[in-house]
Amino acid sequence: MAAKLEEEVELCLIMLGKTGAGKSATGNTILDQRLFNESSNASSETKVVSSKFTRFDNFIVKVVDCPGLMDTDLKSGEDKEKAVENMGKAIGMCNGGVDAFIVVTKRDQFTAENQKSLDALKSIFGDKYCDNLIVVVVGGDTFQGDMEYEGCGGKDFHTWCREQTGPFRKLYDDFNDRFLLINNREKDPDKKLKQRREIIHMANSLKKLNGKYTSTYFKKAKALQDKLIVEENLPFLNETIQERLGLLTKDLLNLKKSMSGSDRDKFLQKVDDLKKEIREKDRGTGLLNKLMEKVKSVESALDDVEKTHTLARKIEQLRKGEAGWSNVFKRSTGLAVVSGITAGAAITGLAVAASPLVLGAAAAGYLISVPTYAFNTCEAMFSYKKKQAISEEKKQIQAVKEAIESKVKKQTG
Ligand SMILES: Nc1nc2c(ncn2[C@@H]2O[C@H](COP(=O)(O)OP(=O)(O)OP(=O)(O)O)[C@@H](O)[C@H]2O)c(=O)[nH]1
Ligand SMILES: [Mg+2]
Repeated sequence: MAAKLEEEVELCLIMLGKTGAGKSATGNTILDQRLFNESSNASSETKVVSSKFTRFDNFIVKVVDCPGLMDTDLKSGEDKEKAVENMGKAIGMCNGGVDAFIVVTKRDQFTAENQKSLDALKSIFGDKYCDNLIVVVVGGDTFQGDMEYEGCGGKDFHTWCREQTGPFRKLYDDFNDRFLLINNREKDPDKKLKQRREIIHMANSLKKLNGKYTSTYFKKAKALQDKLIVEENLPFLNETIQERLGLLTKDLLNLKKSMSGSDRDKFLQKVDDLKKEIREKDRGTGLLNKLMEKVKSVESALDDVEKTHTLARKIEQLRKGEAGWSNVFKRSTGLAVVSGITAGAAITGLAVAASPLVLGAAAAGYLISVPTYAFNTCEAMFSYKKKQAISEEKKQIQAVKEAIESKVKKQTG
């Protein structure tokens, strides 16, 4: 009877770690072929996410190699965004899900910075990724030589790990049952086979124990990914948005001097553009809320500027009105005075003719004083009221001006 063929098991492994850690070299060890380019210097070698596969025991193993975190070619502020994009691609290459994330590090190079990268990975993938994590420490070829040099030849790798302190020790405490020392320059075929088997079987055990990491977990981590990206970009965003706010404030001050409809529209368009950009860059994290508030307060200052213009117009009208009314008033009161005097003279003449001289003079004096008194009183009242109105408007303008100036100070200060 023919022997029953063992069913093939598909495994998907993603290589992670800092630039130059040995991800591609470890991937090649798993594949048992040099299919990924390895770097020969300190700069980043792997630029794009790519995958290769191999058959080993009863497994079909897909290895996904990724660019390193803290890529030497990336500008600050781009690193996390690029990392999220790359990790999304890597997850996309593991159709059925990820069986193991292989975090690669050099033995004596796991620093606080590396720890930060691992924390960033936790934000990118969410907590679930720890369930499927294997730590590969490369440089197995120099381990025994180093131990002998330090006078403790024959020391076992795990004993050495327990003697470490700092971030490396913390990592070991968290994942000690998934810590492997690998020599990517191994020549001995048996040893090569043994370390390949170790990594692949450990990945299979994790899958059996904790299940696969699927793209659903990656989607669930979206809020954490956004926060990571915005936090990294915050200093840069603060600087550029503050600069744009400064320009808007300048526009506002120009509008204060003179405002046309098109200037006003241009200003509002710029405000809208900036608000839209802040909303996009904020990614719903709320981390840019303070900047958004500043833009809104510059926007609301436009109302105040418009108020000043309206008030200034009113004053102008008042002044014009005052002059106009004053002229009409003067003309009509002048007419009244002249007719009053004429009438008075006529009456006086009649009185003089008809009565004694003294009575005529008194009547003339009285008749002349009436329109003169009316003119003076009306003019005084008119000027007083207009002055009062103007000074009230001036006070309002002053208050609005001070409010704008204090707002502008706050925004630019
Ligand atoms: N001696 C020794 N060197 C190793 C070992 N593993 C990796 N290296 C070397 O470390 C360097 C970096 O390895 P890579 O695999 O290119 O590193 P990487 O993480 O893929 O780097 P990037 O693609 O730039 O992110 C190369 O020169 C490797 O040959 C190891 O086990 N022993
Ligand atoms: Mg590489």
